[in-house]
Amino acid sequence: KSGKEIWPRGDEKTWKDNLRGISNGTLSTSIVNHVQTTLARQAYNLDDQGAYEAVALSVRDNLIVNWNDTQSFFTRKAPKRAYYLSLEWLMGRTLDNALLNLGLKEKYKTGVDKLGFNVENLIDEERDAGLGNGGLGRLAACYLDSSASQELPVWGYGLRYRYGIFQQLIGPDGSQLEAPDPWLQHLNAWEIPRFDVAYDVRFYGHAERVDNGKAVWSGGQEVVAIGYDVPIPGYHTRNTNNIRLWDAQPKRGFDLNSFNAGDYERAVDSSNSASNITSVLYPNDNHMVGKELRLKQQYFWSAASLADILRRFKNLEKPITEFPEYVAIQLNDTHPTLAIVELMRLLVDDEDVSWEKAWNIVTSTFFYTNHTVLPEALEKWPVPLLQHLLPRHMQIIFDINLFFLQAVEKKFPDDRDRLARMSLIQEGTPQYVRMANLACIGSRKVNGVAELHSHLVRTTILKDFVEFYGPSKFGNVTNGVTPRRWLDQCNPLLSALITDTLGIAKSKWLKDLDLLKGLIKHADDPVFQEKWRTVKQANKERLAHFVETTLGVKVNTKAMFDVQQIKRIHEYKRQFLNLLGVVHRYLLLKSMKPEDRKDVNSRVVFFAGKAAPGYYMAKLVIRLIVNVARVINADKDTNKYLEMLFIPDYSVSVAEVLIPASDLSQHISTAGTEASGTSNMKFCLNGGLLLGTVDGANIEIAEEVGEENVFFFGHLTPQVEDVRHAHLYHPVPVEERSPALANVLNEISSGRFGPAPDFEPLLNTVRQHDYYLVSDDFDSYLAALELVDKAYKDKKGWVKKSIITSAKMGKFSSDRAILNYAEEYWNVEQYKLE
Ligand code: B1N
Repeated sequence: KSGKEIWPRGDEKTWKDNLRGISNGTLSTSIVNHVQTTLARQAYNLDDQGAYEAVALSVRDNLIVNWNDTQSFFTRKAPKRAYYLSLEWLMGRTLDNALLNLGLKEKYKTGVDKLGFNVENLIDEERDAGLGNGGLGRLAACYLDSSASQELPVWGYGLRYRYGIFQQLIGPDGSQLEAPDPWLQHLNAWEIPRFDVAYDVRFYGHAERVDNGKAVWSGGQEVVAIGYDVPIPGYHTRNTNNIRLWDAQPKRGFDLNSFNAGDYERAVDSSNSASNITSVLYPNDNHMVGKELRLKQQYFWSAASLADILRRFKNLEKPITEFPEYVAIQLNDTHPTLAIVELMRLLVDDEDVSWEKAWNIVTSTFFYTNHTVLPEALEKWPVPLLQHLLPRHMQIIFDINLFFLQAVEKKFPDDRDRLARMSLIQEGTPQYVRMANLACIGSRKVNGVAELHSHLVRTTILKDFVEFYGPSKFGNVTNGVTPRRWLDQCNPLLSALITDTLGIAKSKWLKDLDLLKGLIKHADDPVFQEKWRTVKQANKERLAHFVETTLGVKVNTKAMFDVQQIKRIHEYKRQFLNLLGVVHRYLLLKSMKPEDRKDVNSRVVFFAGKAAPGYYMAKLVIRLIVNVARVINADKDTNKYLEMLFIPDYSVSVAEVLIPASDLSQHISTAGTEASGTSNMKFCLNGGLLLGTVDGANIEIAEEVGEENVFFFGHLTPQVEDVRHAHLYHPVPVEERSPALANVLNEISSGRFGPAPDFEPLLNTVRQHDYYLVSDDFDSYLAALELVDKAYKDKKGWVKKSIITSAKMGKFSSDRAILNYAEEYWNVEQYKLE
């Protein structure tokens, strides 16, 4: 099996000799050329932003050479490829990452220096690409880094939002304010527009059934999808993968009728609505919002991606039945589930494939990853909305459902409840389409993102499906993070110390993270311990500097840095529990005699994270955090021992400063609610100890690093439902459940930390139903914090725990995870570009 090699026209040698010219030319020439010609700027009038742009363009040239070679290599080899469909790509910055992956950092440092600039300053000029909300979007970014590094033929598909995740500001009363993020206002060197990669995508109109199950869909609105390619360099390899992001543009000549009627305004209006589709990322994490525009985004992206995938497959000139031998499509949660329906439509209506054959192709091609079992996050779309927007797809969904329910009925006769539970349609007015059910039956395999989570998927939301299909369709792939960005790039000092100590090349252990185990034998060595501690201290100073320059606050770097809850603000993640714990500590300090305070372990507690703009309780949590911080930090009695900070506008770049500086991090979701978590992995990899609940990937981290090195607390998953039930049917006042907590709540109610009436609704969530078990876990949380204090007093013991934690984090490299997908799911092999 081999694809087509497309040779350039003209003299082959002339082409080949010159093609490599870019990467061989001198660096300064390349940068200066970009200043002068691409940017049309004057050398003597160049600021850091301009210099950054020129450097980025020069690095981009290198990426493009590798990108081109990789693509023609894959075209020639024609391997099976995998496509990762994700509505979110939380890339962060690219320049530093590209330099490190290409191995060009030193070269550019010198080159930029010669031109009178400092490479680290230029790196800081870049704006984050914030095309995601949180863990799900960042995971996608880590997976593309790993697939390129592991030389796997994987492409990503997403949307090119003109506005990424909003910028978070804190208002005078401590509330979150949201400002738009026009990240494309400056030149974006990391994308290549492909105006020739364009597909028409239809919405609305009508679908008419014709013969043998086919239909014709016509009319409505047509929008054009234009591809923008983002090259993803592998680490220490020339393999360069791609993320293709779609931009929505009006179709030229659309609505000629309006023009004929002289209604220019209406024609312009329709063009506005076309580009609206890719204007903004929906800022919700783990919460479904049933907006028509969001559904349009999902279909627009699914349809364009599938058209592109199908076109590439057709270039191979293979029979359509072999599609699954060349293509695997991974659905990142249910957001791209319409791709399943779209492929049915393309095969049946356009390619003349029978329904049965088409369904076989589809169900051999798709794979579905579930990322949440929270009921409010599970996607379901009203049937009338789908019918209106995508009439043909609604027909296909009804047909899939009919055949599916017949099969269920056959296997489990006379079980109407089961049919109702498994149906793609939830009955009611209106009816809804259940996207998780559709993703499950349309896929070859389904997986969760950590052992506990995958178990919950099998035993709760997809239980009936496991009984129907058998267990082999349902697996687990525990998440991972890329050690390139989340260790080498964000923590260069630790990376250098590790390389030094292991005595092997950095390029080796960064690609085989289990090699970190080699550090274990140094864990007791006082000299190594001191070096380890010095690195942590330097990272704390770096964070303190960042805090001082951005917030104007000086922090005590001798204190323990308790970097907690830097993630989306959500009730299930329980930032509130954390805050209540801090208030408790403050009250305790206040009640102590001054001379007794001297024995207390000093702490600086960091919070950061965005709340969805419409999430009232989450925003109230932020406001209370900021208000409590103001009181605590201003208190001269205690602020030597306890400080608290809320870092606004949390982002990938801010995380890169916070994570390496943490002594302790907290991951304290109610058991059974956090599917995996990935920041827990990043902290532990950087030697921060974990305080957490028995939830998500915390469990597997403890398995790896040893339970003696983590601090666990709280109720376990199987108990949670019973406790909730008891809250409802046998309520016990919070004073009895936890006197310590009742005291904290009362102090907040007294107005000591700001406008008490405003915070009452938040306090009542705990006093009343307490759905997330804050009161039930509070005392055991305090006990765990005490253990932390005790452990931290033993400086040597603590450093040893830190070293061992890092050393045993090899499992959580996203390289392991992506290889797991490649081998056990997609059946895709590694192809190294020489
Ligand atoms: O996905 C991450 C996990 O590590 C986290 O535990 C999990 O909470 C997160 C709808 C989501 N699950 N679901 C979402 C995001 C946006 C949206 O519109 C749902 N995010 C997660 C990676 O597996």
